[in-house]
Amino acid sequence: MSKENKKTVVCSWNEWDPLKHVIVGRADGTMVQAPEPAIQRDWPEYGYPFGKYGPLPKEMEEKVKEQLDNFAKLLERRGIRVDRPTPLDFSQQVQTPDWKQESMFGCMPPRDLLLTVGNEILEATMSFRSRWYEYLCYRPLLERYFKEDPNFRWEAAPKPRLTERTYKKNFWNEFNAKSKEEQIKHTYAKDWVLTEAEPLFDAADVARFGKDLFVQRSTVTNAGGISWLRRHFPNHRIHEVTFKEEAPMHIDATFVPLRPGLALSNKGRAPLTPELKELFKKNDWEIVECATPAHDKKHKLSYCSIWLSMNVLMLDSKTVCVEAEENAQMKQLEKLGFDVIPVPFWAVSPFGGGLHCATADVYREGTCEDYFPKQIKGF
Ligand code: DAV
Repeated sequence: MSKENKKTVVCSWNEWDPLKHVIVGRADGTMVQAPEPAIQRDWPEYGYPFGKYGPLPKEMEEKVKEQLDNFAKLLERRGIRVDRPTPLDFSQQVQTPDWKQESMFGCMPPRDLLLTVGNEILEATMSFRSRWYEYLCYRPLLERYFKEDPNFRWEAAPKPRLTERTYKKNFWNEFNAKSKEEQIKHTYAKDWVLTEAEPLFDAADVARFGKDLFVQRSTVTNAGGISWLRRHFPNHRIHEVTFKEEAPMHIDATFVPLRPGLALSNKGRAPLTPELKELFKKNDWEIVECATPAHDKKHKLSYCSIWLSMNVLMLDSKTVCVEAEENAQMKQLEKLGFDVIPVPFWAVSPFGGGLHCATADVYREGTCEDYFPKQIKGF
């Protein structure tokens, strides 16, 4: 821990105010998960055909630990307090009274699970059985913040049952056999693996713009999840959004705020829906399409896409951390007036994402602002 910011304050309203305290994930023991109704891994070319599960290769893990530690040190050198989660043995079988699952996943991407809104940190429901217990990795930190900050609101969304009722039968087998065009139809019908049996969401499907929260319907966030968030945050405006993508999961490689008045959108997942464009235009926000990613295919054993190129972490509204190989993305952001900090991070992608995924805000200075005073009916 750096000497600065000794006093614990939990508060963050958006993705760009000056960052003072952050959680950076850990790679230890991250797994290729055993199959489950929510997700199936199938990577025969890398030694993990369907049904095989186990820890990601040790040599990959070592490299990722180094990249994560270096990133944490970089943030600390800039006066940002960094905390790390406590990994569990993710290779263990887990169960509830309703089900058994052969393995867990990991705790590299805290952003997936922890949603910070003001002085609240909310543990998301998640929708994978392999991730049901992931919150335990963050409990040592949350317990500490609870003791140290008397204003910290510690919340957890209702733990889901994740029984057979939660998932559409045989979804992935049928989906994976379809053409890209057929798969896109699922997106416009908002029809993926989850049923509406219970509310489900991942925190990483939420993009925070002060009073306005943009929440993506996805393979891990259902209508009930968004409805739950709407009731839970009555002082916010929750906008449900979808993008042109076959199997969406998490908004932070698709639609990313950079500073008041400027957001980055994924040019491969275009066009944006008319209401999203209209809301931004009406409130004088510019949306720019991201640059072309450095990679043309996913990292080995990765479920994350090449669009991690735009999974950036803002340290303040002028300073942005970008993956070090993403030259075009860095250039574009420099042209837009940002100071760009290159961070080597591509090796981290199979462990659950990029620079934004790998972090969760504890404290950013600033207050809750209304950046979209002109609203659109029904959105
Ligand atoms: O587009 O590959 C990655 C984000 C994972 N937390 C994507 C989403």
